[in-house]
Amino acid sequence: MSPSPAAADSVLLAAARGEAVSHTPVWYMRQAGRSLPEYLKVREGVGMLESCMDPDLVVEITMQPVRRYGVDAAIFFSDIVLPLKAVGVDLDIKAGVGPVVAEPVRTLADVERIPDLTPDHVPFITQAVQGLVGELGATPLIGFAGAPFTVASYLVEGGPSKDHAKTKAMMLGAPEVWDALMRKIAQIASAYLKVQVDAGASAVQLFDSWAGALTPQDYAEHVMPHSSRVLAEAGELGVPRIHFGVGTTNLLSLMGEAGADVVGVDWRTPLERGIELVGDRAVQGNLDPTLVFAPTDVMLARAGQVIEAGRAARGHIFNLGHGVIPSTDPDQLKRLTEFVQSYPLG
Ligand code: 1CP
Repeated sequence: MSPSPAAADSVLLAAARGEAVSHTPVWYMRQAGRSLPEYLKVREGVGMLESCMDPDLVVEITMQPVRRYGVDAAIFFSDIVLPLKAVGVDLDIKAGVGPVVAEPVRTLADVERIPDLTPDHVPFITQAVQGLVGELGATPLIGFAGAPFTVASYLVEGGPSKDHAKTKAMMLGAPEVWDALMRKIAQIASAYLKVQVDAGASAVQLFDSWAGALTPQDYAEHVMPHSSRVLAEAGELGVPRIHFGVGTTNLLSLMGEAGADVVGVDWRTPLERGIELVGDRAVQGNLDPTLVFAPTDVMLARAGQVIEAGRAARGHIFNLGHGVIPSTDPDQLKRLTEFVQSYPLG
């Protein structure tokens, strides 16, 4: 199998390729999840990892925001730590906390204990993607993986972290352990993306959510080569690659050079500035996720500014600057989606 032919002419893929579009494509990071009552209902009594490994539930949860909002892409319902769980790392996703790793990685032996990922580890992913592609028809499915730095942060810290201090200490103080860990995660991310594209995903997003914690020098020396490898291998699969991080104004040009077709811009960077920094690539973003709490007319006026700014880019995919906040009113996202899709580009 390969990327879904039905979605090849979608506005999402056209914008990612830098082609003219009838409207700016729109989807939202974390469009599935806690902001949707129908999600809370199907998740009742089912753990997060358990739901990610149940293909029927993954199909249902991924489809929920597509049905409700009519967005121009689905994002596969999973988590960046799921492939680690699949190869046998002892971890859980705790409600209200996030990923928690039982035995944090500190030594070369710890890294070497983590197996490489093969398709046999994730048959439920293949099954869920195949089921989704059938249901989605012409709507593209975005597959994703966590980038080496962001995934390393969970493995080394043992859970969510604000300053990533232990992770950076390993990066600068134990280069051989760091290098082995980054290579390991890059292999897992690459293999995981290949499984999703082979089953029919039309695009991939590499989430380096916490890369904004790095200086450009450390990013370029210790992180970028590993993310580049993942993006290069995804490029060989023939799908557009979106590369996203938070607080990355200083890294946007490097994140493009790492091998992205589309660079995600968070809301703190004016989109005009993001477009200058990424050069001849498409951009994704970047409405402040809290604007859904503003009066509708204020939210839509700001969305209009984002769309206008995006016209200067090689291609523009509308999104929030980071994930949907759980207390978001779905009706506001519905209005926002309709506004973006009917905004005249002519
Ligand atoms: O029980 C629950 O509902 C748990 C909440 C939750 C959900 C809905 C977590 C725990 N992960 C997810 C799904 C998820 N995670 C998706 C698919 C949903 C969608 O986009 O529609 C995706 C793409 C992710 C990716 C992810 N997980 C990232 C990168 C994206 C980002 O937001 O920057 C990161 C950093 C994670 C780790 C993670 N998983 C869950 C939480 C609460 C966190 C963040 C923890 C922290 O603050 O460090």
